[in-house]
Amino acid sequence: MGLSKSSTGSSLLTSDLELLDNNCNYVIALAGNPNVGKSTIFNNLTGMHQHTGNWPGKTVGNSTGHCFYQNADFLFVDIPGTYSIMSNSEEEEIARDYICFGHPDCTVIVVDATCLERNLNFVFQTMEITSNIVICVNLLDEAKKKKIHIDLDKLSIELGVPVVGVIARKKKTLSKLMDVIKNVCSSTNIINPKKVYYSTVIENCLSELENVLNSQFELSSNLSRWIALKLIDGDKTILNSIEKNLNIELLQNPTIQACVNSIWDTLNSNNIHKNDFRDMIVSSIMYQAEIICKKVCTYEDENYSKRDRKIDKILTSKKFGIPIMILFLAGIFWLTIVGSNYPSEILFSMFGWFQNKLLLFADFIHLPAWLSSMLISGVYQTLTWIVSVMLPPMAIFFPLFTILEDLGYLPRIAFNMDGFFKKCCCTR
Ligand SMILES: Nc1nc2c(ncn2[C@@H]2O[C@H](COP(=O)(O)OP(=O)(O)OP(=O)(O)O)[C@@H](O)[C@H]2O)c(=O)[nH]1
Ligand SMILES: [Mg+2]
Repeated sequence: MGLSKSSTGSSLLTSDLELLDNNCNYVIALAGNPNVGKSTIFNNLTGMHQHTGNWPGKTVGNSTGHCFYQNADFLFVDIPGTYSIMSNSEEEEIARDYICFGHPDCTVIVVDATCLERNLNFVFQTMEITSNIVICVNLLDEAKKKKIHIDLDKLSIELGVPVVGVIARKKKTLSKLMDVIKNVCSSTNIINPKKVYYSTVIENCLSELENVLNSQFELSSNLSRWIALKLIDGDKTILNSIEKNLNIELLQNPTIQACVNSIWDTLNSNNIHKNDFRDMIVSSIMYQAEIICKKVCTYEDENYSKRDRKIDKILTSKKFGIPIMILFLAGIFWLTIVGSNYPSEILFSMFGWFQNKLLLFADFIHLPAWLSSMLISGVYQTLTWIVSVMLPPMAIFFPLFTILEDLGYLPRIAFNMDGFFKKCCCTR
């Protein structure tokens, strides 16, 4: 078994990555946006075979696996990828419930180095819930290709939590991650993640409600701020989950509800209304993410981000977005339908030629007519017809779609179609 050395000099023995069934020392949650390499890290550390691939939403439930490192047994939990923990989907609820109420000793948030800003939304939301956090900046090889450099030390200072850079596909880069995880789990030093500053009005309301919550229940400061935020937001699914898991009463508690009502009076008088509240929270998070990224990310190709935004403006504009999308998709369908005729014809004639040879052979060995007809004109011919008709379009369509995904065009299509899907009640 191989031995890989980390830059800190400690080692990660691949033979140590055994599956252990006995009780573990530490429980580690692997969370983050979809498609950032959580399962790749999970598989490389635990030796498990979670589904990985270049499309989001592969992991749909929590999976667990053990990793034995420096005489300690770590139970890793691979959580479904999610863009937020505001309970917009079942995956988000699974992720949120595990991070909030699963009591992991450490939550590793995996982020994509090529689009750090978008990933920080999830980081800030998670930092509101728990402090035992390690940020794992993955896909550093891809970032290098795109000439993006991230100052990991600065990022750690800005977020107030440990940050490690890895290339999940290269096992040896994970030993440093294990060192940091072990340090967080075993050290008594308290990590103080930086909080997002909303607005003065919202911050005052949060403190007021936090005081009421703290007078009623014994909660950590992190949790009381987060519950206060959710109470003001009025997100029933989260509040029900909090009540169930923490065994506390929030929605029927008269003191808390009176405080929430008075807070809404204050917010309304400051022109903050129920429909805008969640948008304001998300905007504050995104603003903070933008500021941090400006400080820690440098683009060797200075025009990279500008060019990206210019293309974005055209591809998602009201005027050109839909026509370009129709053109692209029509082009793909045309290529698939027309283009597949040629390989289909070649396959047909190839299989036909071989069928004639098979019939001659059947004749030669005096195979009964009913058997030769069943095997060659039945099984073989049907099978080869299906292959000739189905294989070429699939071989053309899927790679073309993968190219669109890799170019980042599919999320733009999703953005363009969002309004229509909402009107059809297809999104929550
Ligand atoms: N180049 C490169 N590719 C990586 C790296 N880590 C993961 N990948 C690839 O990224 C893709 C997504 O990886 P997954 O591990 O499936 O991502 P995930 O976060 O578990 O995805 P979901 O379960 O859908 O949320 C796969 O094709 C991986 O092979 C890396 O460090 N470098
Ligand atoms: Mg996964």
